[in-house]
Amino acid sequence: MTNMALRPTDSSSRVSTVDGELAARAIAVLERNWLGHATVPSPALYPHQWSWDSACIAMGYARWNQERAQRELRSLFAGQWRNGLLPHIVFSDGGRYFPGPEFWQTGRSPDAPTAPETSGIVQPPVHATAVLEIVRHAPGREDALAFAAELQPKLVAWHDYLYRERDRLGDGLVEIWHPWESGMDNSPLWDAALARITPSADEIPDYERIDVQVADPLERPTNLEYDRYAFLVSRFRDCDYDPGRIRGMTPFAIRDVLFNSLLVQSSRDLAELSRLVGADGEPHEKRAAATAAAIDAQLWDPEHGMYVDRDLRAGEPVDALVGAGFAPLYAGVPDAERARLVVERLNEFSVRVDPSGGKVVPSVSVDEPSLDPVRYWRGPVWPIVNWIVCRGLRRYGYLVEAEEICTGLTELAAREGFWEHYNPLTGRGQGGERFAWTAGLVLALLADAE
Ligand code: 2M8
Repeated sequence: MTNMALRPTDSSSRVSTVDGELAARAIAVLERNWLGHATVPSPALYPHQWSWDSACIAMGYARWNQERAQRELRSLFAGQWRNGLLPHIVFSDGGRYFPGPEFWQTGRSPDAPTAPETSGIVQPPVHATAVLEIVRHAPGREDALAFAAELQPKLVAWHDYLYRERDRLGDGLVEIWHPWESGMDNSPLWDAALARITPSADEIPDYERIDVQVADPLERPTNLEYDRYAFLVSRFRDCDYDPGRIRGMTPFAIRDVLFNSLLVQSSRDLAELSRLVGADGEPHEKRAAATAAAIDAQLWDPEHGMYVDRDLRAGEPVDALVGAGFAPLYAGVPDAERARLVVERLNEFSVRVDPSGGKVVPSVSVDEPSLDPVRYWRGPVWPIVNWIVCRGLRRYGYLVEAEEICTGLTELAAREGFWEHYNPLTGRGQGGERFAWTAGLVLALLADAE
């Protein structure tokens, strides 16, 4: 089923031609990564299904292949736990990856499904937003309502889990317990928290990294970081993934700007989905408002004109400025005056890789001495962050700035292909190649621009 109207290639507008070709190339990437029930981010590096990747991929499919968009999310939610946790990985058969099911051992939790096998942590909640996009683009109202009715209770359980288990202070801000839960694995955001975690050699579990065998190790997190990632998982495993026990013992507990911003918008979208199927939307609206107010009150950094994470164990703000700090725009958090300050800061933070092209937002400011333009979340340009910023700018009416970011990202994809991330200084594609959520998000951006 092909619903997406690719722009005509015989149009007099060159832009339309480029967009049509780019969309076709994006679709080819998604086709290649489609397993028959779900889409892998990248066959060699990530041969399973990832939570927030899938939501972004489904937003790309929504405009082009409804059936596949729905199957993508159905497959992800098949891995949902009885307590509502939506795991960050749903494993498929085969596919070498560390940590695989044998390392997670999620069978220790009475809440984990036996099939499919999953990880035991979460990723940022962008799923209600994806479901609403699918519903909005469904070919018929009946089909749309049926999918909304199927997914709405699962989304409610997912959000209930987050607000029940991750909001220890009860003020609307939820916390993450592992760098992998942020989706920004080796961001400088986690440096201080990870430096405080000092397991002895015999506390670090045995493991073998696969990622550095299939990708350039210079573009991946370090072994020191992986030791801590593995150590944290082993501690959660020891708690049988009981959220109450983990909350009490985890040495890593952060209230992250990006995670909470996505939750605000997802809660609003869940309210809309709920009303669509005749359920009560108000509890989700209230949660969205509480989380938005808490982001604005607690995570705003007036000195830098952007939002910063808060480390609950250290009891202080996280001392790192990252591209994800602009995410509250996406969720409509600041008032117009504060949004103006954020946009001013964003204008300094974003870069023009090609002097005659658009702009993009790097994961870390290129002015930071610690910038590493190739190492994963420590500098490179990530499509998800740029999609979020672009939507945020549009939301506040900064249409010229939004267009610049949208153009900057699509130009990189057109020039380099659909890479996992891009060098903020040269634009070179890096990490995994023919990457699915890059393709999904570019499709979504092209469609939104129509
Ligand atoms: C990266 O994370 C995984 C662990 O979840 C890894 O490095 O092995 C991150 O970029 C994350 O945001 C993304 O969802 C995942 C799959 O693309 O890869």
